[in-house]
Amino acid sequence: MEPADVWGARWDACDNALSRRYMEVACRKQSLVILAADLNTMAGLNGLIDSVGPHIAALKTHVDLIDDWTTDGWRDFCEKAIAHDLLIFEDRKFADIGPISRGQMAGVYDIRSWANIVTAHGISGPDIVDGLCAGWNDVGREGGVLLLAQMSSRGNLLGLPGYTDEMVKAGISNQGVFGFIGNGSRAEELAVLREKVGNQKLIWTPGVNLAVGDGVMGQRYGNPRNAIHAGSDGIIVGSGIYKSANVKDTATEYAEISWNALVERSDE
Ligand code: 5BU
Repeated sequence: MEPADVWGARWDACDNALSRRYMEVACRKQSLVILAADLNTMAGLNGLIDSVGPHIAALKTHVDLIDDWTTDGWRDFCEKAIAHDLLIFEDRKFADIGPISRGQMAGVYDIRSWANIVTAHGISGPDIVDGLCAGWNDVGREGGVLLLAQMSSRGNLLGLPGYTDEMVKAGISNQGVFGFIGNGSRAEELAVLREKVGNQKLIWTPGVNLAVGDGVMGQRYGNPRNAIHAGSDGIIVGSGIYKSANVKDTATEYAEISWNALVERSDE
């Protein structure tokens, strides 16, 4: 299917430079799975990407989880991800003032040089987006920020009255904003977020697992199909894949469920 058909109004309306690239990759691979690669060794990460690379649409990292991180090892890993046609998304959850966030895109990990997308809280105000975009600009690159409008974990404070609305207001017209993080564990909350966001931005959702219910330490899980029907454009799945007995088969299963849900949604 052509991206414009399956993504509907989102295809024309999304205004960050990377949005279409993601939507095209998702169509090529027939997958809306963003792999949360939360392993702590480079060998583990490389093995995981070798197994599931063809079945996922983007790679989400936590670079500071890794015990044996090296600049060269990370460069090779990112090259592997690029060879699999994956946008690289560092879930750093930046939260500082603009100039410091810009500086934090550099540092030892030099996130600005390899990440296409990063997450940010809006707690410090809307200028964080410009700070992060300046970070990419410092190395001649462009990226996109995912603002946390909701979270998947129990008791998180983003659900306090007005917070999500303020986040949407802060990000909706900024072309540096790739989209919003929504809560994949609660389809009804996600549907409300989609109403507020309209079609101009993508929504990606953590808290998704075929085993619906409570996870460890406050994580909560909802069903992938329900999340996409409620307006998610990408399901962030970590342990549901990397802890499974056969990561390739499980990634394929999540990919099929997510793609079928998108096709069903496009027919609605
Ligand atoms: P899991 O193993 O599928 O539960 O992993 C979820 C991932 O998504 C993990 O890397 C978290 O850091 C990330 N996450 C989340 O779980 N909930 C949120 O609200 C946000 C990110 Br934002």
